Amino acid sequence: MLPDLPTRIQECARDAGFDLCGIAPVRDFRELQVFPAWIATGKHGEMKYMEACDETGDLKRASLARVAPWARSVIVCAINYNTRHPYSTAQTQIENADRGWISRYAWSHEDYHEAVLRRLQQVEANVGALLDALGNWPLATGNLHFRSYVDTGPLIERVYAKYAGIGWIGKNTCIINQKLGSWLFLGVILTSLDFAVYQQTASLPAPDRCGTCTRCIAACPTQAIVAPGELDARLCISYLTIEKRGEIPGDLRPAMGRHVFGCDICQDVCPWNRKAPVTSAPEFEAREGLVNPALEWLAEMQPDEFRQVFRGSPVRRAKLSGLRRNAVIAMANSGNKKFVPTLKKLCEDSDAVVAEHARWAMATLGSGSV
Ligand code: B12
Ligand code: SF4
Ligand code: SF4
Repeated sequence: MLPDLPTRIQECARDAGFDLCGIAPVRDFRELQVFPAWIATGKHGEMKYMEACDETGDLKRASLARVAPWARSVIVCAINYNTRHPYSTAQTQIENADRGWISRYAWSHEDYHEAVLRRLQQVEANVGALLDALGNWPLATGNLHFRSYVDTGPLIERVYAKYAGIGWIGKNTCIINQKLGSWLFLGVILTSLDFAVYQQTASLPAPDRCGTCTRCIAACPTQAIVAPGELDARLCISYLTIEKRGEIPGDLRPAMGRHVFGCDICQDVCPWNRKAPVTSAPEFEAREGLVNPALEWLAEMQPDEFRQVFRGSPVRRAKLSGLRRNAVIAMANSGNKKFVPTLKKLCEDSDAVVAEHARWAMATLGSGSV
């Protein structure tokens, strides 16, 4: 008799350092049907890569079956990145009202893309060795194939995570696990292994445990959660601080608070994160100076220092210009006039975007005109 392969694969994932692992079949799940309308209504903002289509003109991310016809299953792995530091919504943060907030996921020593991909490749190797040891590959379609992705694959990882039993998709759109909460990075391995014959495969979706709670929707400062489970990325502070280049629309700036990279609010307020355990992965420990960073430091940062401080960090994604722009907005939102001398200098900055935001910040602090 064949061994319980899904369970053995979960062991391979645990051996590689993942906290959770499940397997979903490749299907056009009903959640994917909302994706074309999400794109058509422009909710992805300037994230053009999400519009990628296959040769028939269909959105790649909406149908993995068409883009990777060889793939039969998706092995979804998740790793906890939570650390002991307080949440951005905690009382203690009031004392830090003149400092910035970098999102919890970006404090790490190593960019999560690399940390997770490295582990996925280890899972691939472990599973390969396991199948070799078994002496046959009874479930493979043609040649045995694996392909690992963190973020960049032609699929919406959270939908596959749901059907792999990792967690449910919360009203804040995040995957939440009943025991671990939502401070989870996801990684996926597309494979030609077909587990349909295994009854034990976690092909059933994880049950939704949001119930009547709506805390995340109420707490979102920009009303970016436009319906339960539906995000308008153009309004999301995470998008504005990380992905959006150039000017931030003036009406959104006040609600961005002191966020300089990403946003955790809709997860900080989630009851399922109240007792979220802390990660055991050393690379997700916070780097010195990134929890509640000093705003002047970021706003005046020079290219050399940016490269040095954020080497191997997800923060590089915002680029120096974006990070400085965000720090300037946060200075205005702090309401603290101690930033006026710095802002005055920045009004003349050679980066036109930083200079424009600095003029706005001066006006907001009542020390200049827009
Ligand atoms: C683009 C992107 C973003 C964008 C857009 C986010 C978004 N919600 O779409 C921005 C920059 C805003 C962003 C922010 C964040 N992201 Co992001 N992001 C991605 C990325 C690369 C693609 C996501 C995507 O395809 N979105 C498309 C939309 C349509 O999908 P969706 O929002 O997930 O919606 C699905 C369901 O909610 C459901 N659904 C939606 N509406 C409805 C309505 C009905 C009626 C039904 C039935 C279903 C349904 O179906 C949708 C799919 O069609 C993924 C990695 C990947 N390849 O999947 C990481 C990913 C989702 N991000 C992640 C993280 C950690 C974050 C942040 C926490 C980072 C931060 N602290 O700032 C925030 C969280 C903000 C939030 N509340 O989502 C993690 C999520 C882990 C988790 N536990 O869920 C991922 C999986 C990366 C990873 N590899 O770990 N992200
Ligand atoms: S990450 Fe922040 S801005 Fe985006 S939906 Fe959550 S609370 Fe709103
Ligand atoms: S805050 Fe409430 S509604 Fe939002 S994701 Fe958490 S449990 Fe669900």
